[in-house]
Amino acid sequence: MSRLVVVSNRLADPRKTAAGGLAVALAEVLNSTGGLWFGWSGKIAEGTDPQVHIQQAGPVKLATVDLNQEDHDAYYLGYSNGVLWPVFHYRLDLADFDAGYIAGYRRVNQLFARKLLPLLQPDDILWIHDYHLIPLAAELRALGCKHRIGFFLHIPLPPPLILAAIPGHDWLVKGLCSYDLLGFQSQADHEHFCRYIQAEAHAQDLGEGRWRVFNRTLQAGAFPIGIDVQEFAALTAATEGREMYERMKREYSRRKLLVGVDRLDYSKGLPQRMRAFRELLKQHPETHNSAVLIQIASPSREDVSAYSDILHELESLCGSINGNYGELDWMPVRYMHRTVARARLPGLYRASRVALVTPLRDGMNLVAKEFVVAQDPEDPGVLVLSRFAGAAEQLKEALLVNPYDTEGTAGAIQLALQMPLEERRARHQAMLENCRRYDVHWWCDSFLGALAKTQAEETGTPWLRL
Ligand code: ADQ
Repeated sequence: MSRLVVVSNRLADPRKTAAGGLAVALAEVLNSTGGLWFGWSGKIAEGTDPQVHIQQAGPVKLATVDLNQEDHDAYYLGYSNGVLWPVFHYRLDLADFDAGYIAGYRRVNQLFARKLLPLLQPDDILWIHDYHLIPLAAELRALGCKHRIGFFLHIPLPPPLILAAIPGHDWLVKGLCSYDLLGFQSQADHEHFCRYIQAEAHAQDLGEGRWRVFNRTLQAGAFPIGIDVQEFAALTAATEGREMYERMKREYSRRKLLVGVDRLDYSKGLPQRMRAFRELLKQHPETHNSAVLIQIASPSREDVSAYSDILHELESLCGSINGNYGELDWMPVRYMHRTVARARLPGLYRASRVALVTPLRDGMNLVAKEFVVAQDPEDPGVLVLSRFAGAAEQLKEALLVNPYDTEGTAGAIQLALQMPLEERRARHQAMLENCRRYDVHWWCDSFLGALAKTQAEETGTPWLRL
């Protein structure tokens, strides 16, 4: 069996399961093949030729490099989170194209390629993750790397016309075409990629997800990511999960609890969600003294300016809802700007009658799946899910909403609050089956299985100078 080499911007310790599903799943394959995990150390240090730090975590080798301030700012804050994140989430208005970040992005990918190549063994299979590292395969190939390399994009891929707004989009997509296998979260994202390479690069469709493009063959497909259902069910049944559940049930015994758990990010549609909740209170007075929305938003990328704007907007909306509708003994919104310990999330989900997962755009959204798995099948809560989350392709029995439509979303929340038990059970059962079948192990196995089947190519490498 080939050794697996995973590359991602940041690493997690594969011995600590608290890191969550993705780290657990990757750790499992890395452990079983005695693999290597490579990425940024998370540290800033002077210099342009950093040393590789090697650390052994059980059978897995962790290899990291530090970045200097200038590279970090251009690669991470600038291009990855100031250009790719907004555009891939359809927010051209928030992208900062003019700052010349692309050179730093490329420099760091070249640095990673240079530092990773000497660590590789001939039979290794490489799995690169996410938008920070799109050009990595091309940079590796430029140094002579002939390994099989797969790439998974955790965020959405927008339609060709939006992608084409990025100066250098042709360079980026050529970078994508240097992989042997490309994995997307949804069929919609996969289709966008196919349409782009057909229209812009005259790709030849070889059938079954195979393409001839830029003088090489590649495979592409949708591999929707799942959660570790067993791990999450075990967390739900564990002491901390149960205690949290009981506490919430006691505390809110007279109320109907709604829950939102997100990173504080403009893609998550938090102000739109608050407006829909406000509309619910306005349209349905019977929700007064009854509905309570607990919104947890973990701090995220606070050094990017669009994030402080969203923070202030959200705080002001929550304040005005509580100010206008609250009573001495009822606050409609409880908003917390912090991360909740993973062990407590299942109890919170299970005690909630409704989950509001209403991103404006999301690659998948794992909170939706976690909520489903944490429910009591005999008395499950209802998932209100944005049609613009990747998860909507799979969780069709959720109440699907358009988060831009305030009244429509408020109506769906009211339906969710009033849904009869039979209907809640039927919808939940179908979604639980889907989460179980397409869990994180299915995701790992199906991606790596497809990657193992691709033909490693000896022929030329598509590369375009910047
Ligand atoms: P994220 O945008 O981070 O991930 P998501 O899929 O929801 O979004 O995953 C977040 C994870 O962090 C979940 O496990 C959740 O429980 C946890 N989390 C979020 N907020 C939290 C809080 N306040 N406190 C504690 N835990 C919190 C990116 C893409 C997604 C894609 C994933 C995986 O943007 O679309 O689903 O990668 O591919």
